[in-house]
Amino acid sequence: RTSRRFAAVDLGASSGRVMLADLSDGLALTEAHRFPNGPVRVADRLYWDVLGLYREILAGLRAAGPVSSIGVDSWAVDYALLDASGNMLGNPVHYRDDRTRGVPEQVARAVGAEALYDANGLQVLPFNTLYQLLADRLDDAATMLLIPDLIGYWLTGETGAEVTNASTTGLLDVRTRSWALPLVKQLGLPPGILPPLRDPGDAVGGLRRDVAAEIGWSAPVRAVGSHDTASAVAAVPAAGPAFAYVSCGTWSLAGVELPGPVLTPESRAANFTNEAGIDGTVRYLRNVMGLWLLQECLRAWPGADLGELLAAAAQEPAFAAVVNPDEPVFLPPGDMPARIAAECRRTGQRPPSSPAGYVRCVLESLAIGHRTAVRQAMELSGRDVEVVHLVGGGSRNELLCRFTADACGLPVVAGPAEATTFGNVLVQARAAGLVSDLGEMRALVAGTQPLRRYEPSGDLRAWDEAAARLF
Ligand code: ADP
Ligand code: LRH
Repeated sequence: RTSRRFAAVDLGASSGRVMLADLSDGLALTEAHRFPNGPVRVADRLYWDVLGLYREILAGLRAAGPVSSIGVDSWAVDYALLDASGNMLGNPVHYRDDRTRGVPEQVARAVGAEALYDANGLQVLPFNTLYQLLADRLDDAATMLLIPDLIGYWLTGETGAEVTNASTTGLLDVRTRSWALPLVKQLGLPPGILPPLRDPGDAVGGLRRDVAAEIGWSAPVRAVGSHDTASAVAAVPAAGPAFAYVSCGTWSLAGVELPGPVLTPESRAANFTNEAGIDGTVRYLRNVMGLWLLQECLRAWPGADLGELLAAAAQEPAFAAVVNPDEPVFLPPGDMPARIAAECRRTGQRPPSSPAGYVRCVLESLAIGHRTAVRQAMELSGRDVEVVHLVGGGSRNELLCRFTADACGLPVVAGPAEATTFGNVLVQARAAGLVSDLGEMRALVAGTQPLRRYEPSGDLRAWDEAAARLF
């Protein structure tokens, strides 16, 4: 029945998908369409192929068939500018582009790092929207739309800014969840380009007639937690509050869910972020470089098979070399094994000598990154944690799940891999009256999806020693 079917458009940094969820009997998910995503370099600039993504979204919606509503989420921070007629000005730039070099430092000098954190509660990442806007040309810009809001605009003709994703711009007031207009003005940015905010669950609009004709059916678009990480955290299958999460795909977003922000000097020094979650929650977390490290290694080894490499990595010696996954040198695309080797040499370690050795190094390093972020989140927030939920594509990586449990000294519950999609469709289902609150949404995921539990079994002291090499 259409009334219990929902479509989720989920654009990850490595792949996009259109998923179909059916709540007629539990919660069943099918993949209508999946397509690759990644940076496109043109001369000295990195872009997203946003029009290609839009074409694949339309193909996916056509394949999905009629649903009750559609929700769109994507990676955070990136945007398109529209002119006064609603035309896109230029192609959206990829967050791994280096155009913001030096801008965070300039802003810290102008505004003060403390004042900035007190206003937006955000970790400093060079690609936060505010830094990108300051590096951009805004002359003809009438509206800035974050990527899911841009897709929503193309589908419906309606503009707006969904609040969970708006919280990653650096321009949202962390306390009031409205645009931080004094900060916007202080930065010299035009406040008029910021569209009205909307909440997850709000109506976006009906499909444009030409879009409905192209996909063969029509349905309203509904705002969801349009920041993919907000949707993923909403679908973490936790039973109570004593959990940490690692939303693990291209990035690992590791932290806890809180009722309010943590804005202490210690929190700022640890570069923890207070992003907006569903229902007024705060996603208190830090970005860890994530499986990007592995994706870029694989790109350097044409023909390599991920399954075979993971099996070989499990046989490699432990802690031969570990690196800090968050070194800025790993952020841009390029030869990842060479950069890891250079980082090993810089820190007095012998670089791995085979692809399996690199994979082992990446997974141990990531597990240490997860552990450090989870422990700091606990300490800085005072939140008790009994279990770490690892969701996203990384939950399919058994070695990484096991290392994360061992490194944290806590059980890891792995799955679902498509947590983001579940969060997306469950917010739509709630707007349709099919589920009630966050607790019920999580219970539905926990009760219907296969999860795997990893007890910490390794030698915690060995992980302590390896972690001490990095931080
Ligand atoms: P994003 O949303 O950022 O594009 P995903 O959550 O889709 O990322 O996760 C993609 C990552 O998941 C891949 O880079 C890969 O490392 C990992 N992954 C996916 N499937 C598997 C698998 N079968 N085994 C091991 N790892 C996997
Ligand atoms: C993960 C993610 C993350 C952001 C990054 C830009 O896909 O949305 O939460 O920090 O992309």
